[in-house]
This record gives sequence, structure tokens and C-alpha cells, in this order.
Amino acid sequence: MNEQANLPRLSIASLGGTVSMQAGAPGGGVRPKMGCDEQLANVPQLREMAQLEVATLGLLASASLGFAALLDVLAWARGEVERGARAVILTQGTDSLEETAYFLDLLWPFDAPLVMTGAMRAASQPGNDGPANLLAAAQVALAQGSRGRGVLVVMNDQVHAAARVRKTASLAMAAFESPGSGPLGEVVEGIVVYRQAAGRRQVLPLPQRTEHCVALLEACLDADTALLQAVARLGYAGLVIAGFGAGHVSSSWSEVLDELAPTLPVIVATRTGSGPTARTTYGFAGGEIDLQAKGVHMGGQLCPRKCRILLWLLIGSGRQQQLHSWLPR
Ligand code: DAS
Repeated sequence: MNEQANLPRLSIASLGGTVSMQAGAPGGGVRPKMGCDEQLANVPQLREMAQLEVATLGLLASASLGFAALLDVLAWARGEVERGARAVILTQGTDSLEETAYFLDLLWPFDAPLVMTGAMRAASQPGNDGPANLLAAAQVALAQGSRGRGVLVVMNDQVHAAARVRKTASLAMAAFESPGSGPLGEVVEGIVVYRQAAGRRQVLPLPQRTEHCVALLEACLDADTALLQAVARLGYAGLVIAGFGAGHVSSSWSEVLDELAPTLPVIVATRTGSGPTARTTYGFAGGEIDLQAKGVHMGGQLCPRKCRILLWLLIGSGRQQQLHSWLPR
């Protein structure tokens, strides 16, 4: 009997990133080179776990991924599940993983898991983590407890929710965290153990509009207002501000937002890296009470980058009026 035929179907695609990188000429650094097949060759166990469908969808550094490419990746992944895949894995660069995972999570309609992983060390570096991350991603993808959790990020044997995960270190192996909540679970000796129950998921329809842009500005000490004032003039459809502390800007930025917020959706999130924005604590000019009175939305638990993804997708499907209900406290 063909034992392979009894194994679940698992679809794996690669987009590039350090997990696909190798060194070339001396001094030239590492670059994306390995397609998905080559990456999988270093993890022979995968073929004993599942029937694999393999695709190389890109060979990019993840800073160069974009929304249009992600919509194509999503269409591929949806097709795989519709054709019977138990789960889908994507490998990509870690630099933008916290954003791409959230983008895909907001549009992922299935119970079947979409698991994303990468590597902090290139394939040509000693101690590279790509193969171990791929194996853990497959264990997570095939685990029954992963169903209904949307897009999951698996790095360093931890399983993170797409809405919470952040890259918090530039080069360390343990580069991913879910500040405040911690990871959803871990892979322990090949077994996936969830520490947190699956939450209720909200999913958006595919955007009908994709040509619009959402700006992201960071509030910082003694910042002038020139860029802020230019946002409407430049045709941005929305604005996210990475605000001070619990979601604050200077009094001069607050004055500009008084004129801007009635004309386009504005979110102020926190630039601190952890914790929610406030809603009812601070009453100074530029504090959250003042900002909300001007029509600004507070980012809640979402980091500024994820706020921008959310706002872009909401505008894309004509749902910007629902923004408030998508910003978790
Ligand atoms: N820093 C790299 C990575 O970890 C590059 C990238 O994101 O493509 O994958």
C-alpha cells in the first residue's frame, strides 16, 4: 500500500528572505537564492509527515514585498486549501513578517491554518535556524489545535498570533515576541502545546480598491508639522501616527489633526512597543481625550504598523466606518 497517499496534504511556498539566502562573492553579503524545493531538502522529515505541494512564489528580501504581491500569495494559498490542503506554510523574510502575517490573517477565511516562518540566520551561516523553523511550522500546521486560529507565526519553537507578533530584535535568534500576551503556544519535542485558547476571529472581504495609500508617521520630540500637514495634500486615504506613550502627540500636531481628522481616517497608536493606548486617562492637548474629541481613533492593542495594514484593508473594502470596532482595547 502507498503510505504517502494516507498522509495529509500540506502546501508550502517560499517568498525569499534570509531563510532562502546564501553567500555569494566574498564581501557581497547573503542574498535570496534558494527556491522552496531547496529549502525543503534540508528538512527530509517533512516528506514523512505529509504529501507536499511546493511552490516558489518569490525570491525577495521581505522589505520589498507589497500588498499586491500578498494578494497573489493569498490567492495561491486559498486555492491550495480549496483543492484539499490540510494547511499552508509560507516562508519569507523576517523583517516584514509581523505585517504580512497580519495582512493575510485579516483576509484568511478558513479554519485550515496558514503558518508563516523564516530564519534569522542565512542558509549558508553556521547554526542556521531555517530547517528547525520549517519543521516546527509543519508540526504546527498539521496540529488539530491550530485549526481556527487564522495565520500563525512560528519562530524559535514559539507560535504567535498574527495580530500580536512583533519582531523585537534585529539580529538575535529569539527575535519574535507577542508583547503583553506572550506566544499562543510552543512546540515542545515536536508536540504543539497551546497556552492560550483560540480567540474569536473577524475576517474582511478581499479589497475592491488597491490603489490607495495610508501614511505612517512617528511622533517624536520637537517634530515640526510639515509632513503631517502634507498628508492630505499628497492624497493619502488615511493616516496612522506612532504616538508617544499611551497614544499622544504634541499640542502642535494636535492642532493639525483638528483639521485633518474630519477629512480622512486617522489612528494614533503607541510607539512604545507594548501595551494598549489609553482612552480616558489624559486630558492635555495632544492626549487621547483631546485626540478622540477631534475624531482621531486610538490604536488600542495594535501596533502602528498593524494599524496601517488594517486601515488599508478597511478602506479597500469600503469599511472605514467600521474602524472603531476593529481596534481591540
Ligand atoms: N532580515 C532578513 C530576514 O530575516 C531579510 C528579510 O526580511 O528578507 O529574513
